[in-house]
This record gives sequence, structure tokens and C-alpha cells, in this order.
Amino acid sequence: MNTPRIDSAPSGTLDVLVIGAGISGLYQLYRLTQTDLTFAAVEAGSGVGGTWYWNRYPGARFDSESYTYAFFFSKELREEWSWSEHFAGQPEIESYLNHVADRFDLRKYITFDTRVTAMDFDEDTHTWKVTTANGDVIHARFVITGIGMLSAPQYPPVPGIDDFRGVSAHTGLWPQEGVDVAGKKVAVIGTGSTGVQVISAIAGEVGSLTVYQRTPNWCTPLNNAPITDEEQEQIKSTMDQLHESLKSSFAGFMHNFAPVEAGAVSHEERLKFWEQLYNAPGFAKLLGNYMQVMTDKVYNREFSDFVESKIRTRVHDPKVADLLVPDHGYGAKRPPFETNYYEVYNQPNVELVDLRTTPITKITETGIETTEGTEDFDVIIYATGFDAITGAYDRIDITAGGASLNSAWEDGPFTFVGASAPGFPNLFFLVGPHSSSGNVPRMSERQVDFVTGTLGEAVRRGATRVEATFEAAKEWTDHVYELNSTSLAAEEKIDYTYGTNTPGKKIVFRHYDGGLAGLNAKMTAVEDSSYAGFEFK
Ligand code: NA7
Repeated sequence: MNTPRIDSAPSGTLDVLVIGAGISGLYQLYRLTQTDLTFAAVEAGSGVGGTWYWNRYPGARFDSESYTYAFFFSKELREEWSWSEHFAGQPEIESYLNHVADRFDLRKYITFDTRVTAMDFDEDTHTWKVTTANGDVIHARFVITGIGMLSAPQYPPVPGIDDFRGVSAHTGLWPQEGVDVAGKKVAVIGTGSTGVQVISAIAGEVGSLTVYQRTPNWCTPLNNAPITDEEQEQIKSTMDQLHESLKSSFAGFMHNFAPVEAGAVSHEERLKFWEQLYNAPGFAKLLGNYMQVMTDKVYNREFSDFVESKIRTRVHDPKVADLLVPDHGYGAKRPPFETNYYEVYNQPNVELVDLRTTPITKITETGIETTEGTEDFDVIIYATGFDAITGAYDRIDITAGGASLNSAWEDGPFTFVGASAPGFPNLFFLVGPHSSSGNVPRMSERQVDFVTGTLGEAVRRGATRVEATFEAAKEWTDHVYELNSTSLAAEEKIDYTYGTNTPGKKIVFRHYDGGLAGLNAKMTAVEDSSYAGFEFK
């Protein structure tokens, strides 16, 4: 077959189509403005922000430090934007992302309210034909997906959800106009990071609150605070150093594992250290801990016991505390960070329902039925999470050469550095499978730079078709599984990164345990070897 040029593609073909205008999509658009390529983006939402557009429920906020999560690419942006809190709330985050879109004039490239439903690769023209839910067709040589890893919301698989006559909302599809919970009889289903945030945020204003919990989680304080003027000055004057230290950290966070081994200090010293961590911000508890807490069952148990003692101190009713103490090890599920979460259960108008003993059987016109009985509600909040990591891909019919990506990934994703998949040329993933596990914008920043570099290489070579080789994808996928196989989390396989929360989904690891450090090392090696692992034609 002749190698087609861009001008042999259907007229109106873009060089690049970006799907999604969240954190990854926005930065990808910015990087494309620095190239000579023609490009555009489509976004399912009516505004920019992705996760921070859809998840506008009360209490939604960062649990990465605001200034470590934000974009670093522009000195002017860093200087002009002042975060108000160490862990900003959703309204401020959404304003920031809108500011970025306007500041860099990115909005003009984005078509909103446009959800991609299908994509097919044309081997004759080396282009993707992209179809949207509105029936539009877009032709693009390259497609870059910034469609998020937690963007396909899930409801419990119980009958009757549409029958409920009160107000109901999924936290990941929260209505723009909000939901009035003041004085209302409210149910929250789900106690992951989102449930924990929303429960804490609304407990003070509801009439009554019933929490439906399937799995309790190891929640520790976020320890959020306003950023003082002195801190603001310090943060802004050390941004370059901060960026460098985040880029060279394990997971893109400002928290790094303790420099000593857990076993090198006494039990009393460990407890003292954990007390400090408990009072430290955000992810310090996970990533500033002794590394052995994540790798050695003995220390994992000890730390879990420490957090259990905190739960039991904070929750007055021992029977309720029993239900709130997890039976998995700390970190086997992504731990939420909270503000006054456990204290909510001391309120007389709050009830905790244990779905392990009394599962939900259906949603009725007036409320929720469990095996124990029915309770009526004015409002039901579904904080039931997402079909994680591959869910957003499964919802698009992606085909190339007659093969479908969904089928190809049935037994688990098969990727090269989480950026590309053999058999699906000219398609690149941002924050997709096998590529993410830390502070997402820092991972996606590296991925956007990598993908932009790969496109640059294609242009330099005059290539119109770029495909990851089978061997390269096998090597990376094997590496992903091998790293994961030694983790404590792999023994339990209860986190959404294994698909455990999605009925019928194959239980297989879809995340990446090597952090930013592992991803960066591999991407740098690929770049330094003139993109070995890709075939350019
Ligand atoms: P998560 O962490 O997946 O949490 C979802 C919660 O909903 C969790 O407690 C689930 O219990 C519960 N759930 C899910 N399905 C059901 C059904 N069918 N019945 C009852 N309860 C259910 O999602 P989040 O939105 O909280 O957090 C996502 C990310 O946002 C998080 O990782 C951070 O990055 C921020 P389960 O644990 O599955 O038993």
C-alpha cells in the first residue's frame, strides 16, 4: 500500500483530534498550539474541567496539594493564580481551569456537548473517522484521548432506580443547579473518597442522613487550611524547585517515603511518627509513610491498627465504630482523606447501614429497600464510583482493521507505556490504562509531552501511521503485572483498579504501580532511542 500523505486524507481532515477538555486535554491543546499541526477538541460536557466539571457535589475538593496539582507550563499563570487553600474545593478548581482555557485561548478549539460514540481507523488514508452522539463525523489523522480514568459513573445494579420520585443524583453527574438537601431526609450510597467528602459536607444541613456502606475505608484527616500570605509568597517563589521535585518524586506528590525503614526504629518511634503523619496534610499518610507499610504485612497491620484506634476514639458508639473499621489492609483500596468524617456518625440524625449484612434489593418510588426493610427519602445520592480506567474506552466503539479495542482489552488492557496499543495506529491515550497511579496532572503532563514528542517524530519522518509494536506492548504490559504482583494490594484485589467494583468486569490490574518515576524512566528511554517500540510508516 502507498503511504498516504495528509493531503490524501478526506478533505477537512485534522492532523489531531483531542477527545476531552479536562486536565490532560487542556494541556494537550496547549502543547499543540506550539506545533504546526491542525487540531481541535471535542468535549462531552458543556464546559472545561473533566473530573472538575462533572463532580460538582458538595465537598468535592483536591486531596493533592492545590499548587502541586496545577499546571506548571506557564510562569505567568503560576504567578497570577493564587490558590486560597492547600486543598482547593471544586468551584475554585473549575474557575482555575476556565481561567487556563481563556488565558491561553484554548476554548476556540473545543466543541462542547459532543460525546464521541465510535471511531474507526481507515487503513487507506491512515485517518480516524470519529462519530459523535450528535451524528457528526470528524476525520483526524491522529486521535488523543483525554477521557479520564474515573469518568464512567456507575449506579448500583439494583432495580427501580428510575422509579424513585424524590430527587436523586450521582456525584459524578452532579446537576449544575445543585441539589437542595437542607432539612431533607437524605441517603448516601457509597463510602469511597467521594462519599466521604459529600457525607462530611452535607451532614450539618440535612434533616437526617442515612449512609449505605458496603466497604468501610481507612480514612485519615486531610488537614486542609487556608494558604497564608507568607505561605503564598513561599509557594510562588519556589515553584521551579517544586516542579522539579515533583517530577523526580515517586508519584508526583510533595510527600516522599520516610528515609528510614520501619524495622529500623522501635514500635514507640513508629507510633510517634504516625501521630505526626495523622496531623500532616493529605497523602503524607500513604506516601510519606515508611515504605514497608505498603510492602510488609507486619507494618501494614501495625499502621492499620493505629488508624483503627483513631476511628474508635473519634466514633462514640462502639457498634458503629465496628462497622467503620475496615477488614482490609491500609492502602489495599485507595484511602480517602477527610474532614470531620467520623464525627458525623456521632450526630443523632445520622444512621449507618451495613450493606454487607443487609444489601440493597431495590430502589422504590419513595426510598431504598434492603433485605431488612424499606426507608423513605427525599434525596438519594449515589456516590457509587466509576467503571474505572477502561470504562470510558468501553463506552466508545473503537475499531481498526475490523478489530475492536474493547475486545482486544477484554482480558485486560494491552498497552505500550500506557500511551498506545498495537493494532490501533495513530491513537494515543492520556491517563489511560497502565500509566497512572499518582498525582494525575503530573503523570498526564509527562504523557502529553511524550505524545506530543511522538507526533513530532512522525512529522520529522514524514510518517502518517504510528503504531506500537506487539513486542513493545507485551514488554510493558508484563512489566505492569510484574510490578503489581509483589504488592500487598494484589493479594486482596479489592480496589477499583482491578475492576472489582464493576459487576462482570474481569478482575485484572489496570493501573500502574511504578508511579511517575517508572513512567518517566520508560518514556525517556523511548524518546532517547528514537521512539523504539513504535513503527512509523
Ligand atoms: P469509589 O472509590 O469507587 O467508591 C465508590 C463507593 O461506592 C464505594 O464505597 C463502593 O463500595 C460503593 N459502591 C459501589 N457500588 C455499590 C453498590 N452496588 N452497592 C453499594 N455500594 C456500592 O469511587 P469514588 O467516587 O468515591 O472515588 C473515586 C475517586 O475519586 C477516588 O479514587 C479519588 O481519586 C477521587 P465498595 O468499596 O466497592 O464495596
